Amino acid sequence: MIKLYGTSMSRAARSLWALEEAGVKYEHVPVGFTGETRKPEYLKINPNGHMPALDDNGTFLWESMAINLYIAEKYAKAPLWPSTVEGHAACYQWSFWGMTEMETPLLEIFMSRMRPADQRDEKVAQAGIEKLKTPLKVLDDHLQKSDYLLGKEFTIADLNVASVMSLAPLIQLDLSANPAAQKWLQKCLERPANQRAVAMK
Ligand SMILES: N[C@@H](CCC(=O)N[C@@H](CS)C(=O)NCC(=O)O)C(=O)O
Repeated sequence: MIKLYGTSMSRAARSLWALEEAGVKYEHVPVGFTGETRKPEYLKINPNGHMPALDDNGTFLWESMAINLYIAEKYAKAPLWPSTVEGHAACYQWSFWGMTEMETPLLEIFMSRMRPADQRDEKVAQAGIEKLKTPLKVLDDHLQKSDYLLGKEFTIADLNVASVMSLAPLIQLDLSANPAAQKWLQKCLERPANQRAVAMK
């Protein structure tokens, strides 16, 4: 049985979403933020002490994007995992882009806004918002011409980028200057598979 480790309050949500979209049978092991990731048993699964981690019958994987691309390639059919090498390359491109261009500034805003009032630093948040302007424009320009990142259908590329951007509503990121990206994000996050994932422990 496949096991996915990590609470849905963490980046594990994106791998739970991928498993739900792929329709795979799996066991969710809801490791929490209470030091469980630093226990010797868990460090054998992910030596970084982070979540998510996947155990696919003895194949151990960590790094959420790697897990998701693996789940898609091994267990999903097109369109979730495209059928061409060019389609795979586009999935890698958008997934790496989400991690490298979007995730850090989103987390900076998260860390500066989602704190007790006396620890918030709106200057840091504004710097993150500034850094997001270029990638958000890239995304919005692309989605003005395309329903989803690779064309007419939802793929693992959409899942990976939308899961990174799922912080946007939480941190009150104003996406009104990027209406195509805003509409696409809402459409992705509303998918039943994501709703099931975020409802988990
Ligand atoms: N780049 C890693 C980051 C993993 C990560 O930092 N996970 C956080 C939760 S979102 C974590 O495990 N925090 C708890 C801890 O470090 O103990 C990935 O995408 O999987």
